[in-house]
Amino acid sequence: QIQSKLSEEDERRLTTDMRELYDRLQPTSMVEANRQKLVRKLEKLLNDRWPGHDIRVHLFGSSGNLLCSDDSDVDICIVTPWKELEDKLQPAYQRLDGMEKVVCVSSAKVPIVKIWDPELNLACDLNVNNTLALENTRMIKTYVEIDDRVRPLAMIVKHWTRRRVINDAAFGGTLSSYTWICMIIAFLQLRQPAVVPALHQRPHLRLPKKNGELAAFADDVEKLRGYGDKNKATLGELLFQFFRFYAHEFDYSTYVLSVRLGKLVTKKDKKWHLALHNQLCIEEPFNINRNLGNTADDTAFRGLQLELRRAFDLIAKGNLDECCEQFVFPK
Ligand code: 3AT
Ligand code: MG
Repeated sequence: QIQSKLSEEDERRLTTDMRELYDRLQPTSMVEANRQKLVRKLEKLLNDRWPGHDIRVHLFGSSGNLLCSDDSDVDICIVTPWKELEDKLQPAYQRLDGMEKVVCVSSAKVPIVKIWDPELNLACDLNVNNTLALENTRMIKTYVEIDDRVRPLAMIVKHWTRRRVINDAAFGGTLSSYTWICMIIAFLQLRQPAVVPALHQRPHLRLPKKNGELAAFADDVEKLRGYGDKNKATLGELLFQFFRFYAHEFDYSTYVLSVRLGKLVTKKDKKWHLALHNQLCIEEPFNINRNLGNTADDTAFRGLQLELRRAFDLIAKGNLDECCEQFVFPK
């Protein structure tokens, strides 16, 4: 029999411990300021080097979705109408003054360059013209702003994934932070009553943009706030339910998580039942043919399940500290 509720005492302690941990995870203003400095510095470097191409530098990922802590990397998107910069990527950055450790990851879904700024002590991933990532960042930010419980819950789950070393899609074969965040949103959409809506299903709540384009999702936060008020769950209860859902309830073999629809669909319906690495299926909300879960192979998937069950067992006893204990690789 799987525990279905926290005791009142555990629930209260867990919620308090989560608030304290959340406070500690807040990014410090110095690191925030350095991120902004890096943006301006890169913008200047790039435009001095290639004048007249209207090169703009934007932050995305956790630097733009309100889920950043000090140890987050800096995700940077360079936007320019000058397409050739896309090909110049790697050789160009090797010659950027004062930047170090340039690696080009061309096997990534979108080619990126990793650089290190020793002066500001920041590691960052750069891409050119991947504007989709700017939009999915804005979507995450909107979900975070709808209900005050989303931010602490997501920051704590992200913290847990870092401590347990299950947040590296590129090298660890597990899941990216972005994938974890989509799993948190899907979970919140499936609560009864739901804590957040499916933004892609509410196009009437879109705000007009300056350039006349329409967003693919509702982004009028003023009108969306309060959506989850009927759900009275505390932070402790939500964390408990999150781990219960992914450790024991969700039927991984049959279903696909869809943030775009805010509900489950079957693998058969999507014709994903025969795909490779399809144990964990999560639609990318903007490109529903992409499975965000396919970075985890069979072994990684089993490892993730063990971690989720371990976390559930500890959270069921109200033990947040041990749940987030640093994983150490056995010698
Ligand atoms: P960290 O604080 O860095 O751990 P993050 O929110 O910055 O969390 P990532 O670094 O994993 O998340 O990813 C940065 C952004 O890149 C988030 C999203 O806009 C984009 N992104 C990452 N993975 C994918 C993907 N599989 N498909 C589309 N966009 C993605
Ligand atoms: Mg990041």
